[in-house]
Amino acid sequence: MDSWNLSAIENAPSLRRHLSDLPGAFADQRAYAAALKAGDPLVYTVSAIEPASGEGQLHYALGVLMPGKVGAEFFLTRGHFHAWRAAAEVYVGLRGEGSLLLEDEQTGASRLVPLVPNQVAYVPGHTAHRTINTGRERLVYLGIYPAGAGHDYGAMAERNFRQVVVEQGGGAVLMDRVSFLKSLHPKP
Ligand code: S6P
Ligand code: ZN
Repeated sequence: MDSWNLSAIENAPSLRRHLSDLPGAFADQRAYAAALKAGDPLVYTVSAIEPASGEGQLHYALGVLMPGKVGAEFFLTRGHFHAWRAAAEVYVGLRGEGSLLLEDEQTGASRLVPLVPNQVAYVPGHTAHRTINTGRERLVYLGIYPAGAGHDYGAMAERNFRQVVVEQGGGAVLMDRVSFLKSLHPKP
């Protein structure tokens, strides 16, 4: 039986996403442009392990999401539905402090689930999911999903998640995207 040392795969990620790879992901476009101008930091890495494919098989991935913000919005992953919509996923928090933002495809209802060490979070099928680092250290987690789950980024890229997670008064707050944008540019 193959086994993988988590710190070893963390050091050999299969995917690296920098800030420039996330156009449209953050709500505050002005803050995004300013952050890009100041550099193009690494936002997260994913190390996917795919031992076998086919019915009944599982894949898993180690995600490492850096601490940081664009404007008031915490660093986040792009977010996706699974291409196979019914495929669920289990997340396990390993290090750091963050949340999983879930959005039901049918109802549009959002939920923010804590992603912290030794906690398991369940992502049902038909649910868009995005990881958010609300802490000051790297957020490290495992995602375990059916081998045939796949990714559909298109649907969320078009309209983005309805809610944002922003820093307010030193804490992390879930807020409606439209209200957040209105608060940035209040009408005179
Ligand atoms: C895969 C699983 C995670 C994400 C990772 C990066 O189903 O949910 O491994 O791929 O958190 O997020 P994203 O949205 O860029 O794929
Ligand atoms: Zn997923």
